[in-house]
Amino acid sequence: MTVSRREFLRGLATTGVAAAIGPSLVAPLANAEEDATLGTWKTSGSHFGAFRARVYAGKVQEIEPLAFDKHPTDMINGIKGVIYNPSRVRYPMVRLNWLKKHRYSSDTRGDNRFVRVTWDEALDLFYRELEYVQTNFGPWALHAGQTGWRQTGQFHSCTSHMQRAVGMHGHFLTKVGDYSTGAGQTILPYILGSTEVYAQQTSWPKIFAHTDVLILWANDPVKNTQVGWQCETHESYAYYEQLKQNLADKKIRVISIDPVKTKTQNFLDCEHQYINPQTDVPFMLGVAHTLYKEDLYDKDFINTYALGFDDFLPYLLGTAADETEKTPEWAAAICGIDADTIRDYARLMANNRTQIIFGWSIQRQQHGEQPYWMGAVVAAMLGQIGKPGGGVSYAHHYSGIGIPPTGAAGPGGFPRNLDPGMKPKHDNKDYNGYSSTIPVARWVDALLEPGKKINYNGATVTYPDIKMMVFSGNNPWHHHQDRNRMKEAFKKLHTVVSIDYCWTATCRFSDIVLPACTQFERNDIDLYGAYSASGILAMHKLVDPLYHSKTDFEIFTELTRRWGQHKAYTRGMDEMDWVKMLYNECREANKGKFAMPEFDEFWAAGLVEFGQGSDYIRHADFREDPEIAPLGTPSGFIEIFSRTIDRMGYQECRGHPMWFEKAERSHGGPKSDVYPLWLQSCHPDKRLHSQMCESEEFRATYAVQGREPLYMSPEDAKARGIADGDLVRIYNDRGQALVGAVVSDDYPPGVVRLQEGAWYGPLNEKVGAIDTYGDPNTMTLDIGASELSQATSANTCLVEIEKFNGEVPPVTSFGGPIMVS
Ligand SMILES: Nc1nc2c(c(=O)[nH]1)N[C@H]1C(S)=C(S)[C@@H](COP(=O)(O)OP(=O)(O)OC[C@H]3O[C@@H](n4cnc5c(=O)[nH]c(N)nc54)[C@H](O)[C@@H]3O)O[C@H]1N2
Ligand SMILES: Nc1nc2c(c(=O)[nH]1)N[C@H]1C(S)=C(S)[C@@H](COP(=O)(O)OP(=O)(O)OC[C@H]3O[C@@H](n4cnc5c(=O)[nH]c(N)nc54)[C@H](O)[C@@H]3O)O[C@H]1N2
Ligand SMILES: [Mo]
Repeated sequence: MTVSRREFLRGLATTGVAAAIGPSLVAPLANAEEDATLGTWKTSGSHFGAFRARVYAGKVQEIEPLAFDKHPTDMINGIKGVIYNPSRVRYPMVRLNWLKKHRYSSDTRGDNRFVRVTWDEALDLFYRELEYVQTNFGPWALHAGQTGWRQTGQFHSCTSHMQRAVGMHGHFLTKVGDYSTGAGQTILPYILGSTEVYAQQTSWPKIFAHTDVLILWANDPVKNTQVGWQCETHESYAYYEQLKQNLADKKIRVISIDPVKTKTQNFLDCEHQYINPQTDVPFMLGVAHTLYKEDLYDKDFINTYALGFDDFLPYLLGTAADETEKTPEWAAAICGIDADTIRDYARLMANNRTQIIFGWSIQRQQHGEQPYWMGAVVAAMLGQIGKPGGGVSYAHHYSGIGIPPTGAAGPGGFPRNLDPGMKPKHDNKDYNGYSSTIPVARWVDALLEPGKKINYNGATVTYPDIKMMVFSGNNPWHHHQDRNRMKEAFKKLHTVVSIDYCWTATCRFSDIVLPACTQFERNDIDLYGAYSASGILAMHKLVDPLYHSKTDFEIFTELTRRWGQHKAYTRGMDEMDWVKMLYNECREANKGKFAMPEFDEFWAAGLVEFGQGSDYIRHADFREDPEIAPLGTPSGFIEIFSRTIDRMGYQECRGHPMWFEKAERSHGGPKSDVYPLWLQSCHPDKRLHSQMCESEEFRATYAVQGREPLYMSPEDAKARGIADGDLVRIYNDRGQALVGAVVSDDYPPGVVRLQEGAWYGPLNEKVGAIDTYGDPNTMTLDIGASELSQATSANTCLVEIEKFNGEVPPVTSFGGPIMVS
């Protein structure tokens, strides 16, 4: 049963490719073959995997996955369209009315009328605006702290370039947390002692060897591990195939607890447990109640490894202030799973080695802290935490977590911060009484209510009075919630600068837009496998930067030159100097453990492989001896009750996990009488957020009448006279969009899905204008998950839909700005 990664790969290799996975240190990747008619094959990588590209006549002709990648995603087919498409940012552009009326003309922001300028003009304006903000206001007025899914490559990682350069000019506002796991990463350190969400988890071979029941809870790894934070290896897919086989052989039970039949469920052909959206906590409380009442819980484990069970019991048993016993019957009325089934789950989990693996969407909702906390409590009651193939994981769907890691060191990156001893041009650190760091998803609140004080994770945050924002490597007009609220908020900004290679909605709502090139137009180096550390990948430049675009490195060299700090910025090194240095430092760090050849040999070959990783078991050391390996919680134990959180005195995150009703909830919850459908904005199957939406031919493989697909149940479609392929208007009080219906049995009544990252295409710049393509964040709710995390609540959102019969407006999302002279 303990099949190693290498055996998997070997088993799967059907062609001569197998030889390349042999013991040789560097794998020959047919990199240098040159042919007068065919051109050159070049190796590179991406979030979507490693590939080689045939370049002929200065143009990428075709792209195919590297032979190494046994399970390539078809998103590889979208890459060519990321390089060549009508939405590329071609020239430095400045918003017409901002230029004409000198800086500040908010009324027309978003009308997409822009003037082409030279690089010198654009960078002079950028510098002028930095000076304006630092001298007239201060560091509190400049927010350059948002981050996101910059393209891969350790050297060119673009947000680091922007933040180092802007930081060399002056201090600025930053963020804490992220949109991915904001609630989870805030609550879990109090409960399990680490964020858990970004931690290495129990390796798949251990799960295969020990797990009886695997619960995929709000989790779709077959969809979500197509991409990785660094170049994705897709080795996880060999394990999914093994899991499917084990399931067919009845060696394991796999249950997906999800309102929707997921891609993973369909792939594995596993059991499905439907649950009403946003109601996992009542279900878990019902399970905990049964574990307690039927004496199925592990008292020894609770006594040895956990604290606060007795403080939680009154709530569970109905003797606390709310006087409600959390019986399976109570839970059934909320979560839609009948009481006997809930009891069966408790027995099933207690009587078998049970591994729970949570996805993250479930905590991207109001009170998103609670399902993770209650999940830890259930796992503690089951007493299997730290056993191989038991316990709870919060990360098996992310960036190859679960592949046995090699433990090799990856290459470092370009420094985000100033070098020691460096001083910015304006060294003013006076934030005027405002907070210098704000929770990641609360910056629009800050724009709307500067000076307001909010609670956050035991502290007070005072919203700064932001005047200028700089975006690089993230797309807030995709990632943030409630577009029309954002439109209102952006009116107060004096200056917005975007550096991007494609004309996103963020560019449309900016004042200065600088054309970066794509990662395929520069040389770089990457770790192959973010968590598996399977190797080091060379990223060869495929073609020169298109149009007038430049690498972020060049852009910020030229910006810092304006105040004479460009040599400090680059450290006097060029692109290849940096790439070589990062490689050599990595080689040094791996010395004696992992052999790496000289740089030139690596660069010619394309990939250095580190071989077989070792199995890992989450929390095994803690289970072995909680005194020697305590958790990072205040007590060192699992905290079922957290004194620290209790003392914060928050209404909607108290001393132990609880069920809180949502602001909006389908299936009989608040507002469902007006807006009966739950809008889930899950991560896209054929994009990375907004990335690749611009890739035209690839988009055509999933778009419906040129719009983003809206997935819905046959029942909901029929009730509204909607047929598969129809144009549909989706709306609520916050916004409206035009989308294309996909009717699917995978969706239950009351649930619709619009995948996040669909490019926002407002008909015009006015508040309330219809979105012509289908960005879910046109409709989503923009509130903090609770006072603890203040994280995004994107999945707390109700809508209604209707067949669209009006005059069909064109899609405005793609094709760049309206150029005016
Ligand atoms: N409703 C809803 N909203 C969500 C989510 C959800 O589930 N539902 N998910 C949230 C989550 S988990 C996340 S992580 C965020 C993701 O939010 P983002 O990280 O903001 O999303 P991306 O689309 O990846 O944006 C990256 C941007 O950087 C640009 N870029 C990439 N590489 C480079 C480069 O090398 N140089 C320059 N200059 N620019 C570059 C890309 O073109 C793109 O515009 O979205 C969040 N928003
Ligand atoms: N292809 C692709 N993969 C990606 C990304 C991408 O953009 N594209 N983005 C990456 C990033 S940045 C992140 S953060 C991760 C996101 O990873 P996740 O947040 O885990 O992914 P989602 O697809 O949004 O949601 C996973 C599942 O949760 C279910 N779900 C939602 N709400 C509930 C609920 O209330 N209860 C229950 N039981 N289930 C619920 C959904 O139906 C869905 O099947 O994915 C990463 N992987
Ligand atoms: Mo994310």
